[in-house]
Amino acid sequence: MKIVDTVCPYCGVGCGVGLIVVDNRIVDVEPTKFHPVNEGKLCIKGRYCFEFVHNENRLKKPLIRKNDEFQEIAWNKAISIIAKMIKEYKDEIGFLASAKCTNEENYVLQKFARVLGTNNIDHCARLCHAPTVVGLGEAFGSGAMTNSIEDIEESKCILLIGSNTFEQHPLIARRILKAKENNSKIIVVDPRKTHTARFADVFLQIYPGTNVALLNGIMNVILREELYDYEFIKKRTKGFEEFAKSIEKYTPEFVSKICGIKSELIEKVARMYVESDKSSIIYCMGVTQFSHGSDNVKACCNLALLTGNVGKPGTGVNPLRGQNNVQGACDMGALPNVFPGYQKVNDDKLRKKFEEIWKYKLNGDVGLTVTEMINEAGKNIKFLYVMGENPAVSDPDVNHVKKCLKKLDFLVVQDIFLSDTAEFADILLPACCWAEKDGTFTNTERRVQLIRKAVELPDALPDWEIIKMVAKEVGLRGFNYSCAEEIFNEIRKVTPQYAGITYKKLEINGIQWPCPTEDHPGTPILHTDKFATSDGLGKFTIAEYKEPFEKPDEEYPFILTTGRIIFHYHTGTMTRKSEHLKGEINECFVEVNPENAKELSIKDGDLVKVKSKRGEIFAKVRISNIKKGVVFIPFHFAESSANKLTVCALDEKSKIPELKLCAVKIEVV
Ligand SMILES: Nc1nc2c(c(=O)[nH]1)N[C@H]1C(S)=C(S)[C@@H](COP(=O)(O)OP(=O)(O)OC[C@H]3O[C@@H](n4cnc5c(=O)[nH]c(N)nc54)[C@H](O)[C@@H]3O)O[C@H]1N2
Ligand SMILES: Nc1nc2c(c(=O)[nH]1)N[C@H]1C(S)=C(S)[C@@H](COP(=O)(O)OP(=O)(O)OC[C@H]3O[C@@H](n4cnc5c(=O)[nH]c(N)nc54)[C@H](O)[C@@H]3O)O[C@H]1N2
Ligand code: SF4
Ligand SMILES: [Mo]
Repeated sequence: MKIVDTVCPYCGVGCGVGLIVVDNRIVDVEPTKFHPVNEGKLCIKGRYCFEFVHNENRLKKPLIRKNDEFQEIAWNKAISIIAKMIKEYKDEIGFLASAKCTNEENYVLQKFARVLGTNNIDHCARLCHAPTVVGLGEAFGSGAMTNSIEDIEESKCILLIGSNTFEQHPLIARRILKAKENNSKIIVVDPRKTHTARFADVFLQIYPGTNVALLNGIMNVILREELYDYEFIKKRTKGFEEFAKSIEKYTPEFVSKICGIKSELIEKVARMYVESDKSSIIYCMGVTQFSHGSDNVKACCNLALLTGNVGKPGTGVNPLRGQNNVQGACDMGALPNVFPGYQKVNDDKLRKKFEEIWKYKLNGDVGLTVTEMINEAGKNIKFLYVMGENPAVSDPDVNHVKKCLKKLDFLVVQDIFLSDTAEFADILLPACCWAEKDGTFTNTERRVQLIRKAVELPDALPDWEIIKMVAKEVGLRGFNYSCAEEIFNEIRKVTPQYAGITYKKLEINGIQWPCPTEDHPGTPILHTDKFATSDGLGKFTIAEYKEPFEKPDEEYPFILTTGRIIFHYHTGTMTRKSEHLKGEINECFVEVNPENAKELSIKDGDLVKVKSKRGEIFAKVRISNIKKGVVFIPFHFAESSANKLTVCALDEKSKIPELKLCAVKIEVV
């Protein structure tokens, strides 16, 4: 028996786990006792995180489509066909990287794409925190969580907006509870009375899509009552005057109607937020997944700047990153506009630096995003290479997505299971899962941590090794890596934030970037003395309230919002292979407000049809404390896929789709 120290493969909290291994089988898992993130605790997904590893449906051999059936094919033959196709479609190719894969794997895939001459590389961050990268980037100069998980305990007032932390980031919720024990005030903003909302001192049950109005209303009170931090604004920010002007019209009375919240409550929250000497904002998908997602993020930043709540313990603007390694996949440049370390592809000086290190001429045009690549399928994109993503379930308007996938000349899917997207593949490649390889993940608080191989799956390969084989077969130089650490050492050379990190330093507890030199201990809190912007100042930006893309009307009278539950993860490829998690719940449901249920004459457990302009699904009714006029469906269940209903309306700046809001009707069946 051995215990292998590694990290949970599910969410961005990045809890430490020990995998208990007997004869090449993981038989159990234990939380790492003195781990700085989870301190010896796990949530239910972490507790059963090993159950999918030995599932009989794991992809074990490369497969090729022949006459609409998959047949086994040898690795060398599969790689040779893929390489031939890549040479043929070089200018019409796109890559989806993966926030489930390691930093090393994402680094190698984006390098491969770029050396081939394309910046068409993106991943699920586009559907997730793309507005964070834009909004926080513009205001503070860095699109990452400003403070640390441990530090949340220090806060005296926590504004949780659009985050169901208790279900989606449970080991961060534990810190919020600890803060509450220390008399911190908790404010929750959500259209649903979630598990998180039950712990709130003040719960603002708003209409979906109205965060900007609410936040501007809160700031209107702070400005009107002169409760802002004058010293901080003067010393550390710019753009205040213009911003303050833009807030004048957002009186609590005005926004009250938009948000569906009493104006007194807005005033109360504004005073609560400024009265504490350490207030922090924690946000997630209820802020980002809108056609105005970047404005939502900017409004959060404005509130922190206005009250001087940045750069100190217990404060900050804290986007909770979702996937185990979505922070890392972004850091590694698995994005169409930046190289590793957020260095712009269209900056001649920076591109030259990468050309010198990689020894290839590189393309300076920004590439296509996830949704753009899918829309261009059959047009400018003929060949798509998907490593560890499942867009046939996770993208908006999946009926459209599936039509697009069919238009591709060639689709390669590299996954650990036969996902819904894999069904459309021409070649399927079996990848090792996290427990079968070495590498690093970067969690939501920028903590880079080692993951370690615990077991072997004979014919599968780590994702980086597969890309290395393809790159070599295409005839490219610079991919002859012998291990994950060798790749990491190249990452350090090109990524300033990671320059001082070594595998040796990561052995205990990991390191939080930025870590510029080997003797640097890492950075738990950002922007303590100056912001990461070019002039070091925090920037007030203007965010006006905009109406959503699709509003309810007579035919489609309900607002649909979508999201998650604690027991399942995204498209369910992993959690729906776990006996314990499946045992908790394994079918779709739709949350309906009791008054609406009465009007529709439906009761708990009834089967209904939910329909939007794009598609329809069946789901069981769950009567809940959701805002009247709003319904909620989790997107985990492919057979009644919430994304058949959602709309692909994009935020202009970040290109995130409006996954949290569209109009639907409910029919009794
Ligand atoms: N169990 C589990 N945990 C996960 C995941 C998972 O699939 N399952 N996924 C991970 C990933 S990748 C991510 S990104 C995170 C997501 O974590 P969260 O963002 O916390 O999860 P969601 O359920 O998508 O949405 C959060 C809340 O936003 C609310 N909301 C909807 N519209 C609005 C609005 O207009 N304003 C406000 N204020 N709130 C609104 C919803 O009602 C919902 O309760 O979770 C991570 N953790
Ligand atoms: N309606 C609606 N849609 C949403 C959202 C929402 O809130 N509402 N949220 C969006 C968000 S925030 C996100 S992050 C996306 C997530 O979207 P996706 O990333 O597409 O969803 P996952 O199910 O996490 O897909 C990961 C895939 O990687 C595979 N995999 C796991 N480990 C490995 C590995 O080591 N190697 C390889 N090669 N493959 C691996 C899994 O089997 C799975 O097929 O969904 C988005 N879609
Ligand atoms: S909180 Fe996230 S990282 Fe921690 S055990 Fe749960 S799913 Fe895993
Ligand atoms: Mo996400």
